[in-house]
Amino acid sequence: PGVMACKRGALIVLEGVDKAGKTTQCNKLVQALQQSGRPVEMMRFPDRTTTIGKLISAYLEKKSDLEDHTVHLLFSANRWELVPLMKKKLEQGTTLVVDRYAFSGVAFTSAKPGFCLDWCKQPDVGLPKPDLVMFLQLSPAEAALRGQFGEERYETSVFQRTVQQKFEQLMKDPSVNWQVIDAAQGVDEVHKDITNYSLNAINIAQNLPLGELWK
Ligand code: Z5A
Ligand code: MG
Repeated sequence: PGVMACKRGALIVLEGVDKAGKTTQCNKLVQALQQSGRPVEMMRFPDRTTTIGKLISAYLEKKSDLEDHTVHLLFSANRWELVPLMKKKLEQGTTLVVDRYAFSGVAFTSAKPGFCLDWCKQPDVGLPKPDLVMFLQLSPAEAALRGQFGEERYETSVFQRTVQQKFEQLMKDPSVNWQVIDAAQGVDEVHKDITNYSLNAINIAQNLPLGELWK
């Protein structure tokens, strides 16, 4: 008798501007999927624990300066270094819930003067393609109600508005499965929307091969 092929896990990404609730919702989604008995793990980018991640973290904390192209490539390298692990987990049937991915990479660098969207996308072409990308939509006014900006680089309202526009450009690409979530709702309402889309994506992904991003 043949052995049943193990159904793969889904790659689920949460994106959005500052304070949209990505980390809150990633945690809640992982908890809910765990409680329903599904194998799931959380990941986040940047992953500040690796050697490359430490360079990025120092940059974000303004403890070091890095040239803009250089830091863009480091963010991408930080994703690529985790690809073998991601593929292994997905093949084993584990769903990955990821806090930011290549879309943040492109939106943040292309918000800087002199960078076009296309150049910014190239280093991430071919990454594991998310089965679902949920964009937590929150207006700058609503984000302001969630407290002051922090001390890290990029945490200014002018820059965040440009980032939002870049995300909107990226969301026009129909090759990516985008779902816009109203992040101005209460935590539990947002969670309900996210869980519904995720369960659907997990069901569909299990019978499909993992895709390649922007390829
Ligand atoms: N970056 C880049 O440049 N290139 C790349 O390739 C990548 C990232 C991957 C670090 O990201 C920076 O790196 C980021 C982009 C850049 N720069 N910025 N800005 P990060 O992920 O480490 O940033 P963060 O500070 O952890 O996340 P965040 O965006 O600021 O927040 P969030 O995760 O979206 O939100 P949260 O922490 O879940 O919630 C924020 C607050 O709102 C908190 O007090 C919550 O309790 C509250 N909250 C959450 N949900 C709600 C609802 N529904 N109602 C009311 N209040 C809420
Ligand atoms: Mg966060």
